[in-house]
Amino acid sequence: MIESKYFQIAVDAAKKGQATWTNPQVGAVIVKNQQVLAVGYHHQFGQRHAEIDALAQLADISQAKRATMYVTLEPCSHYGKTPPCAKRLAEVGIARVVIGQSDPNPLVSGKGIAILRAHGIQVDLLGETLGLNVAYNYFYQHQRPLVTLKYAMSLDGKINGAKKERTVLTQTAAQQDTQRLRQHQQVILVGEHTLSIDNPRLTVRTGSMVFPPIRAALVRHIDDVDRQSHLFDQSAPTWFFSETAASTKLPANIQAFVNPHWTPKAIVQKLADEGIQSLLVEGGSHLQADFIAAELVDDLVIYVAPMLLGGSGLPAVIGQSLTEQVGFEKPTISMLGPDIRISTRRV
Ligand code: AOF
Ligand code: ZN
Repeated sequence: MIESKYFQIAVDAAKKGQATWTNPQVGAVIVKNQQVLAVGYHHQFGQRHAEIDALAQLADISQAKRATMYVTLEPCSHYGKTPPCAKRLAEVGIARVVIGQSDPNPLVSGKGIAILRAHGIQVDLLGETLGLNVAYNYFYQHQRPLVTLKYAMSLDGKINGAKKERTVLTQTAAQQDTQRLRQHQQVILVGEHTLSIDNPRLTVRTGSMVFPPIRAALVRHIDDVDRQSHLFDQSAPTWFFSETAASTKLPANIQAFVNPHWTPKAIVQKLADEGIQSLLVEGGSHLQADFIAAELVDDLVIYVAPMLLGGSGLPAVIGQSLTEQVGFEKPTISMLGPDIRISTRRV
């Protein structure tokens, strides 16, 4: 069980990396004579990898000789933004490497382990992630981002009242939870109706982020979007999926992808092409229904506010009939102040 203790330290270190963007969160621990000599992690996209960060914490590099490294992900084998870690571990004399998971990135997968073994290093693969890099792994397994659909609704399943304006449903705790959810997404998408009615900011307001999620909206004509809307405030990179091109130059940080017939599948494919590993679909009803109908929802997060809206307000998911029921796993339920949070994953 000593092994799992050191591995847990590496996992906890990995989670400190809050700006790794599309790179994985990785942690590494160097142990010798049952003593933890160094703990490192990948701090930020483009910066040194966890293994090198751990080596840098050693008082003297000669301490690495005959030591064991516990690392959450297979050490890399490629010359990317930094030289290959597997080679460096061999150079400094690491004797054994305990690895959480092999790297699903085809650039590295299996090759890092092969380099270590070729240098006579003992390699033990735990086959365990302890919840790290869910979207990163999903992306390389399915060649598309992991899609989470999130909405808030009343007890009668509505997202707004009869009036054509934003209805406030959930209270502070649920709103803060949404901020946390957004923080771990690479792209947040809304539909045109939500854009015009809610004028959402789609930003993370829990503190400044090096790589804030990209804000995205599906619109018919980007020229028709009010330039005063929050999405044009340049506070985060913003992508429009538009049927027509912009007739005037767009401000810095704002891009339009043009396709006369955007579908959820085409959007997800475009995001995959851009290397995006996670997508949060926020609303409204039509966009949500289209993603469900296209079978492109992997995770659901639903907030239920204890109120009835009645009348002719919009339902949370509208208008799409499904050829078959879409089943989800047994949900996890918690209370956030007066609101209920339900999360579940596609079976
Ligand atoms: C990281 N941090 O601690 C480890 C990574 O673009 P590069 O050169 O930084 O390489 C990114 C790839 O390196 C990443 O997709 C993964 O395959 C491998 N390992 N990456 O960012 C790390 N160990
Ligand atoms: Zn590396």
